[in-house]
Amino acid sequence: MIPEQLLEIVEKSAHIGVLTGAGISAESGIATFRGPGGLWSKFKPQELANVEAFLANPELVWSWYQHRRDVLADAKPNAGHLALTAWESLVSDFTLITQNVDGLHRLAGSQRLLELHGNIQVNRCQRCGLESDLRELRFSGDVPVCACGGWLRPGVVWFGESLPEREMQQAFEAAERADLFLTIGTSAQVYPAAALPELARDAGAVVVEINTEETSFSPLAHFSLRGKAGILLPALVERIAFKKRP
Ligand code: BJW
Ligand code: ZN
Repeated sequence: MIPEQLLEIVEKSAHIGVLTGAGISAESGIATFRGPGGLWSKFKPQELANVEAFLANPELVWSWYQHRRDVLADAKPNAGHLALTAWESLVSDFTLITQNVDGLHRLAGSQRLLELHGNIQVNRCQRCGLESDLRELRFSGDVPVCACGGWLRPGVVWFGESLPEREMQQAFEAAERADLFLTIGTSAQVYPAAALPELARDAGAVVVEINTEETSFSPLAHFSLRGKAGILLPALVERIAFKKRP
């Protein structure tokens, strides 16, 4: 299932960069964005994931995020998340870059983690920018309000908004110094995150895609593995763990 040549590269690689997307959390019961049954098969992105939509209809946007928080409350990291945590413990330079806002990588124990699109559990004031982790805050019809009077919103990055500068800088650096870069469970359509695998490739990394479907990035990957992250990642990491055993 995994080419021997790739396993040999994996064993030798000391600088690892990983980009994950919604697909890695699919096996934890979290809907992806663009696939069949994805979050946006029911809602159009432009209706929900931008600030204009929020200002025009905050109740609709909040009810979508509250629904996702409710689903997340019962979700657990899966074998794919856990395999990445194990991999991190086996190499000294390992950077996990995620577009996901679900917090499941952190829950799985990943340390060197860059959350490019924020975290759905955080609330941020649309007016003063103050952030708070108010998990007990539950949207039930009235838009929650900050002490300054501004509307609270989920602490995520919407279309047209800037990604966190420090995290983005670190993500670019990790892609540039990687000798092995994996892109896992992402349709590679949303920028600037989608530029990272190509940047890594141009800087000399071997780039591996893990996805159940072909994506626009598949032809550019050195290895494109077709299958579930929760199956392929443990198989990959088990082999490294075995080789590194004294
Ligand atoms: C499995 C699996 C299993 C399933 N195992 N695999 C350059 C070029 C063109 C456009 C732009 C550009 N630069 C910027 C833009 C504009 C825009 C953009 O990219 N638009 C494109 C859509 C064209 N980008 C932005 O606006 C970004 N900001 C920015 O660039 O700021 C600077 C700026 C400001 C102002 C003007 C101009 C520039 C911000 C982007 C923010 C994206 N936010 C979202 C919502 C976050 C909050 C929330 O969660 O609600 O982030 S959009 C949504 O897409 C979410 C995701 O993180 C992101 C990526 O989706 P992902 O993870 O790839 O999911 P899917 O569903 O698409 O794919 C899942 C994959 O998994 C599939 O391939 C499956 O096959 C696979 N799969 N099961 C393995 N078990
Ligand atoms: Zn405020």
